Formats: sequence, structure tokens, C-alpha cells
Amino acid sequence: MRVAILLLFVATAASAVDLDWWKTALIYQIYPRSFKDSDGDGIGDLNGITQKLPYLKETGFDAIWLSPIYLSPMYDFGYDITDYRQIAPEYGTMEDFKKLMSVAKSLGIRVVLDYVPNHTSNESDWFVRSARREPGYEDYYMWTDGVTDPETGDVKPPNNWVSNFRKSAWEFNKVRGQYYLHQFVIGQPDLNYRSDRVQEEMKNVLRFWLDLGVSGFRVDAVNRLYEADPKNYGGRYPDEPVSGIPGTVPDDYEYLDHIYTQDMDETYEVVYNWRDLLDEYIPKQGEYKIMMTEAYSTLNNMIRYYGTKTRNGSIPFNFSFLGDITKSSNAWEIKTVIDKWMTYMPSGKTANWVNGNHDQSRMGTRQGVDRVDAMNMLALLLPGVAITYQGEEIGMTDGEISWEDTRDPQACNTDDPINYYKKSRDPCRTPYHWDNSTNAGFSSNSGKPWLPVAENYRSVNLAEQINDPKSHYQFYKDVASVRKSPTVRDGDLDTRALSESVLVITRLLPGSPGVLGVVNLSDEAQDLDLSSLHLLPAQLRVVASGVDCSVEKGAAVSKSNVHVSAHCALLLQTVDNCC
Ligand SMILES: *[C@@H]1O[C@H](CO)[C@@H](O)[C@H](O)[C@H]1NC(C)=O
Ligand SMILES: *[C@@H]1O[C@H](CO)[C@@H](O)[C@H](O)[C@H]1NC(C)=O
Ligand SMILES: *[C@@H]1O[C@H](CO)[C@@H](O)[C@H](O)[C@H]1NC(C)=O
Ligand SMILES: *[C@@H]1O[C@H](CO)[C@@H](O)[C@H](O)[C@H]1NC(C)=O
Ligand SMILES: CC(=O)N[C@H]1CO[C@H](CO)[C@@H](O)[C@@H]1O
Ligand SMILES: CC(=O)N[C@H]1CO[C@H](CO)[C@@H](O)[C@@H]1O
Ligand SMILES: [Ca+2]
Ligand SMILES: [Ca+2]
Repeated sequence: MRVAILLLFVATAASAVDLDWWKTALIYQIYPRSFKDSDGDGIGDLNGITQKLPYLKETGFDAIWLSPIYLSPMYDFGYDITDYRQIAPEYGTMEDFKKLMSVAKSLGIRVVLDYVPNHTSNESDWFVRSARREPGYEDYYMWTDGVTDPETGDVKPPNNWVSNFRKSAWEFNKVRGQYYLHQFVIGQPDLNYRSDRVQEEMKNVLRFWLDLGVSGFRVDAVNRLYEADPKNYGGRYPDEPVSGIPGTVPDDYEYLDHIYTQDMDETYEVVYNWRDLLDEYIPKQGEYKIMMTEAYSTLNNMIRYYGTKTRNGSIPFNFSFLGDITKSSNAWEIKTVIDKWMTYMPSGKTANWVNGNHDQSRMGTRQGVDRVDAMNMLALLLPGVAITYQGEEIGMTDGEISWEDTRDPQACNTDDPINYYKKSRDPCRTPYHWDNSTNAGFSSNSGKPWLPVAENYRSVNLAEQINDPKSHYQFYKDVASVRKSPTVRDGDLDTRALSESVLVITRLLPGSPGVLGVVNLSDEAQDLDLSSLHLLPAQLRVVASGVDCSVEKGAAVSKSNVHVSAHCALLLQTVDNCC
């Protein structure tokens, strides 16, 4: 009897702290401005998100990651933050946020926020005070003197650094009489992480939102936190060498090799410190707090974010599905991309798979509409965290945005009404397609939304796909449901390219049914013999069938003969348990 009571107590205590939810989380990235406009001003908002939470629950998402919702002049649509503790009025109020949190909690959806530590807005109170050299704020930003031309007497920027969005990364501030660094737009001054006060301020921002119950953060542009220390370069910021990339001009970001403005060693320590801070909240709030860091960087640098022998770190966002897989990638190449990450990732750490975000051409455009099911299935079937950018579950494609309608600073800064679209991130930010009504049901008003709706919304929209058993959405939902099985959560992974065009992903866990994803990337159907997968039980059942598959959900299939139509993505489960 005493043993039973003790066991019961241990079980309750263990379940009280959910340490593992994040390891297999399916996370939905919401770009709030374009998700759902509840009040008809043409801009998506928090109440719009709250309205749609039941749909997200129904689809199978464990968490939502919100792109920035904070007070901002929107020079970079929220990635330029005036006050990390206030909600942008166009998105709603703190009350709206609390309501969103409580509805999400009641549905069992966790909320992850965007954390933008590299820079604030130039309208931030910190920046205004720092420009005035108010005591305590003097060194909050990256201030430095310009260089005076000995002949003309003109003052020029301190060095050749270029902003991510083109042109000099230095801007002169008249109040201060000095230049400040902005790795992104002029309105995004970089914070100075060599200041202890900045470090503490930014930790307090994390504490503020954790106290409101958020489940963690996605950290923006983390590899830009530090720049080379002038102490080591004779007191000035060193010029970056020219990259030699053909076709680039000095105003282009790609013109330089960013050895002094990215991936500085000091960065990782800051991430580990944030991890420790998040860990303090685990016992307090009974759940693990996730931290995912965004850094377009080399594999070796990415891996360092995971932590060291003595420090825990974050999950580095692997955008390799974005950067390294294209329309023409074959099964061998896709397998190699997957295996590379799984190989280099330190053992015991958590992988992550991202098919889209608000900076990249949409998956349906980048990979082709006929690969939407395949890419969604791969991300959801592989071990670790999967992140779906809003709209990828229904196969939205890039909208066409004219120069007049262009809003993205990265495109506007090209000053080029002909070629701007090559830099524009607007096409992947067009409003979500809820249905076939005016403005795709995004806005309750028939007026113009902040970005025009993509033209194909009448044929590609959620309402249509919810009613169609053979749709990207239904397929996604079926895969998301299988993802919750013990096998996909914990099973061993086996990736095989059976030919140039056929990729097979197998997950096997002893005592549970095996799960098998098969993708045919090419234009013709073929019959597959999977007998070489010895541990896989022979009898299979189709549990999700993509839009191009002729075999239907529920069909019985033998592993010696799996029929896969051209462009078909098929998910199968074994009838018997493995192995
Ligand atoms: C912030 O920067 C923008 C340019 O991006 C400029 O138009 C604006 O005047 C600046 N505001 C302040 C307060 O410095
Ligand atoms: C790292 O995190 C794991 C899991 O939360 C924990 O068991 C371990 O003690 C942590 N290690 C350090 C060095 O904090
Ligand atoms: C719009 O969608 C509704 C419901 O999904 C459907 O009944 C109707 O036929 C559609 N109209 C058009 C013009 O496609
Ligand atoms: C997939 O389609 C390609 C089309 O070229 C064909 O060669 C291949 O055999 C097919 N594979 C399967 C498994 O259907
Ligand atoms: C994917 C992502 O979050 N990209 C952001 C990186 O940071 C810059 C500046 O904050 C933003 O403009 C991007 O949208
Ligand atoms: C390590 C790794 O996979 N890095 C990739 C991350 O994403 C960038 C851009 O999307 C790729 O170019 C890298 O190869
Ligand atoms: Ca609105
Ligand atoms: Ca920086």
C-alpha cells in the first residue's frame, strides 16, 4: 500500500513538470500582420489569431510562434521594436494578448514569442536617451566617430560595413554627433552587448514575457549580436574584406565577407546565459521553455548553439530545407541534406525542420506545388521540432506584388522598380487564404489589406480544402495526427533514396507500428519493392495520401509492392508492431 502511494506521488510529480513537449513539437509560425484581421483595418491582429486558435488545435499544432507583436514604427514590420513590453496598437492591447494566452492555454496550444535582441527601433526610449548621452545609457548602442577626410574635411562612416538591407551599416545621428551601427534598416540601431546594462535589460525582457506564461522564444538574427571589438584593432572597427562574389557592388550586403559582423565567439555565451534564465522558469511554471535561434551560418557555427559539455544552449534553426533543397533536388540530394544535419547534431540534442518563413519564397513556389505534400510530410515525419509557416499547410504560393504595392524595406532599398522583386519578401507575406470571399476572408472589410491577397486565393484556400478529402490540408492533418504516435516521437530513423526520384523515410520503434513515408519526386508512377527494409512488418495501411496519389487512405498495401504515382507523397503504417 505504501509503495502504491509512493508511486502515485512520483507519477504526479513527474507529470506536473512537462520537460519533453518541445522535443517533438509541431509549431506554427504566425506572421500576425497577414493572418487574420478581426476589425477590418486591413491588418491582421491578435484577436484574429485568437479567433483561429481552434482551427490550429484541430489541425494538430502544439504551439504557435508569433512574429513580433510589439510596439514598432514598422520600418521592418515589427522587427524594429520601440518597447519590448508593449503590444503594437494595430495588433491589439495587452488585454488582447492575455486573452489569446488564456484561450491558447485552454486549448492546449503553447505560445512562443519572437525575441529580437540585436537591435531596437530608433524610436526606442533607450535609443533616444543614448543619443543624448543620458547617464547609464551612453553605451547602449554601437556609437563611434566618423572618419574625417583630410582634404575635403567631410566626415564619412567609420568603415566599409554594409547593412543587410544594402548601403552603409552606419548612420550619423545629429543629436549625438556620432555614427551608430545598424546591421539591418536605418531604424534598427544595434544594441551593444559589451554593456552589462544592455545584457541585464534584455534578460528582463525575457522575464517579463515568461512571467506572462509564454512557453519560450524564437531568437532573431542571433549571430549578429556582436561585432569585432575595436580594442583588438587599434581602436577602430576593421573593414571587412571584399567577398569577390560576381555581380555584387559595394552597396550590396553580399559584396563583403562578414568576418567582423557575424558569428563572433562572444555570441554563444549570451545564448547559454539566456538558456539558464529560461531554465529557472521550468520548476516555477511546470514546463520546459523552448529557445530556438535563427542564424544563417555554417554548420559548425550552428552546432555551437546547441551548447557545450557544461552549458545548455538552444535549438539552432536549420534552414537547410530552405537553402539547400530546390525544385530540382533529387532524392539522393534530399537524403544527403537530412543525413548531414542528423550526423553533425550532437547526440541527445533535438533536430528541427523548417520549410518556410516570412523571409523566403513560399514552399509551393520555391519547391513547386507538386512537392508541397512531400516537403510537409518530410518535415513532420523526421525526428525533432517541425515548424510550418502559415499557409504552407494549404500550399499557398507567392503573391505578385507590384512596385507600387511593395512594402518590404529590403525591396524598397533597391530603388529599382524593375528588379526590386528579387529582393522582396512581400510575396511570401500576403494575407492568409481562409476562403474564396473578398480578400480571401482575411479581413472583415472589403477595403485594401496592407498587402494585396495573392490572385489564386479562389482555388487555393482553407475552406475549400477542409471540404475536400484530397487536399494539401487534409493530407497535412493526417500526417500531423500520425506524428503524435510513439513511433514518430521516439522511433529510429532510416532514410533511403531507392532511386534518383524515390525517397523513403522509415521510423521504427519496438512494440509499436512502424511508420513509413514514401515520396516520388518524378513525373511517372512506379511500383516499389520495400522488402530490403527487413525490420519493417510486411502488411501496411495507407494513413495519409497526398493530392497526387492514386492509392487512397485506408488502403491495404504489402511492402513488396507499393504503388506510388508521380509526385505522390504517401504515409503508411504497419499493421503489426515492430520489430
Ligand atoms: C528613424 O529612422 C528613420 C529611417 O529609417 C527616420 O526616417 C526617422 O526619422 C528616425 N527616427 C528617429 C526618432 O530617429
Ligand atoms: C541541460 O539540460 C538538461 C535537460 O533539461 C539537464 O538535465 C541538464 O542538467 C542541463 N545541463 C546543464 C549543464 O545545465
Ligand atoms: C466559394 O466557397 C464556397 C464554400 O467553400 C463554395 O460553396 C462556393 O461554390 C465557392 N464559390 C466559388 C465561386 O468558387
Ligand atoms: C516516380 O516517377 C518517376 C518518373 O520519371 C519514375 O521513373 C519512377 O519510377 C517513379 N517511382 C515510383 C516509386 O513511382
Ligand atoms: C527569418 C527571420 O526571422 N528573419 C528576420 C531576421 O532579422 C531581420 C531583422 O530583424 C528581419 O528583417 C527578418 O525578417
Ligand atoms: C548547416 C546548414 O544546414 N546550414 C544551412 C542553413 O541554411 C542556409 C541558408 O538557408 C544554408 O545555406 C546552409 O547550408
Ligand atoms: Ca486589424
Ligand atoms: Ca549586433
